[in-house]
Amino acid sequence: MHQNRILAFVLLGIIGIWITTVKAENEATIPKYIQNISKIGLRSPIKLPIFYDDASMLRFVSRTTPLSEKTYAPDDLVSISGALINQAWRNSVLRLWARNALWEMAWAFKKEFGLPLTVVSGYRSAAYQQRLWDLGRCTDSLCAPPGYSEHQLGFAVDLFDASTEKEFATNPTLRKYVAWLKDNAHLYWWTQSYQKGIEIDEYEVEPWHYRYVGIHLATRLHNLGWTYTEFVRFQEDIQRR
Ligand code: DAL
Ligand code: ZN
Repeated sequence: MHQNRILAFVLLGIIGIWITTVKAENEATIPKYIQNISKIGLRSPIKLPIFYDDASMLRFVSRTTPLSEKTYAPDDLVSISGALINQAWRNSVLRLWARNALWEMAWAFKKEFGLPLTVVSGYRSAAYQQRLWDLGRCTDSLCAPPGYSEHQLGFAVDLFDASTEKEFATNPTLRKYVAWLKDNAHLYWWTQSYQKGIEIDEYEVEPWHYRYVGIHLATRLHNLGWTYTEFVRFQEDIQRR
């Protein structure tokens, strides 16, 4: 009897040590931001297929996450031209929802700064994205390959006529605009896709690149201080558990 008890204690001890070791190993492989997110206790509000249907409003793409159909083109593209938009002789289109939301944001921008909102790029087809690479304007950390870009979704815009993060950081006018966008873009259902660098967003920081995501996600991302990539990776992580 006495021996059985000792055996039971020893077995329990071994199981305890094993569980602690496995848990520690798992935690070590989970990125820090996900460990912190887990503490917030957020539950998955959105089913994953929403992120992966090419035409979905929440279609997620990244440097490592392509469209299902690499030459996908939306079927509801409309011109963004209008009194509130300055396109600097370009002629961009976006998906209808994004165009409407862009005009709302441009209205607020005009109210704040008395100027139309400058948009230098909107929808880009796979062929157009390929041309950017062929022209030598791209690097892996700055441009998506064809079939991987938020611009190909018809939901992304590049704002203001400057193309390096440094220019945005040093030019006082651009700094004002960027600060305004950070505080206000979510009110018009947009999010800045690339805020946290390659480790998290898979691209360098792009103060000019905004993506339409709709009211619920834009508000949630703003309140959490997350990028869309962080949000999707978190969703994927909790689906796996
Ligand atoms: N610059 C972004 C990552 C793109 O090319 O879609
Ligand atoms: Zn862009």
